[in-house]
Amino acid sequence: MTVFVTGGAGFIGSNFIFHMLAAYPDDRIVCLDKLTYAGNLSTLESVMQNPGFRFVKIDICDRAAIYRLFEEEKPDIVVNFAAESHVDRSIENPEIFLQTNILGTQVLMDACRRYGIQRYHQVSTDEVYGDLPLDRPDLFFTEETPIHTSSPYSASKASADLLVMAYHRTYGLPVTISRCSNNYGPYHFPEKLIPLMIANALADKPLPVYGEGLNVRDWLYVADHCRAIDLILHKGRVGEVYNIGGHNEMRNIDIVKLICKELGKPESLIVHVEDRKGHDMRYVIDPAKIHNELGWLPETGFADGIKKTIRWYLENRAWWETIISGEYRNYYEKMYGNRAEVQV
Ligand code: NAD
Ligand code: TDX
Repeated sequence: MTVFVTGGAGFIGSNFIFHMLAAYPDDRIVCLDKLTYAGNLSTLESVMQNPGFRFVKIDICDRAAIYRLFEEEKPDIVVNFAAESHVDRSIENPEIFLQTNILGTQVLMDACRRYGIQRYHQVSTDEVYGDLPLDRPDLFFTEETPIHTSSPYSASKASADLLVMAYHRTYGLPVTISRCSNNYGPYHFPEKLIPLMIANALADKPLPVYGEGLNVRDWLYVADHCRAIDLILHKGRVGEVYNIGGHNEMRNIDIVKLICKELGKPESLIVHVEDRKGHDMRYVIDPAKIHNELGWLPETGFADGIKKTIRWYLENRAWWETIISGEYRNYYEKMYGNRAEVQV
């Protein structure tokens, strides 16, 4: 089996590659990544020499290059993680979100139609369902919840989902979609809430909480998300959407206070800053479908997962410090810039 993993130099894609190489040592994993600011090749250093792994620097919007790679590698499965993923950036500059998240998805699916595929899997998000009110704890997102987006990011992800379902119905493309809640864990880019707060707290810098910090997210340890996608690829029903979530609701302010406590830092570092525009109040997934159909349940609870995550950031300071300093952007150039291409 040859599996294409797009966006594999990012947070969840890299964790998925590690999972797949360990779980299916006979499979070939090809990582397709443009290495935007969010992609970090050093994350994949430990698998670069693995004979079952190949890294290709490529933009999923580059149709000619994508078609060439499909011709060459003949993938059986494509898992599309590649995306612009940060809500705040989408509010500043929506265009790249529409290009990568929607048109990039279209290019990949066109390639799948042209060259044939066993499965195209779209990694989507709970943000496509919009948000839930804080005073209705009885409400959850199910697969039937209407799409109702708030940010340019979530609108782009929802558009891609609609396109994926259209390619299934119109062309019979064998697709699945997963919609996951907020992930946390190793290799999470330090622009997102949890790694940003860990990095800032360690440097005794202010911890910027948007508004009052009462917004609720449903946090899932990244390895549990990876296992869920693996299950959907191998046992999920074609044409279906699966929600993935940890039943782990937390208010932002409580997460930040917990990080202070774990790191022995004072809560006086917390500063309340201007709220995010259109800020979604509450996301919570009902994962009953993936549990009942595929037997999936999260294995790592938050109390454990956040400790593991903080430990990882303490033990891997070089990984995120080079991101904060910007030095990681030179890594590809340094490793590959002067290396001549060889025919094999
Ligand atoms: P990330 O920003 O850490 O990584 C994205 C990766 O995609 C990077 O390596 C980047 O270089 C690559 N990329 C971006 N544009 C590309 C392009 N045009 N061509 C090829 N590669 C490109 O994101 P993440 O947090 O790992 O999220 C991965 C996927 O999971 C996204 O589709 C996101 O919408 C979805 N998701 C994320 C979360 C979360 O909590 N992080 C939750 C649910 C769903
Ligand atoms: O500095 C901050 N202060 C703050 O209060 C940041 C970066 C965030 N926040 C708040 C905003 C959110 O309510 O914390 C919450 C989490 O923010 P993010 O880490 O930016 O995640 P979110 O906007 O919830 O989106 C994430 O989960 C769903 C991912 O980035 C998306 O890619 C995924 O689809």
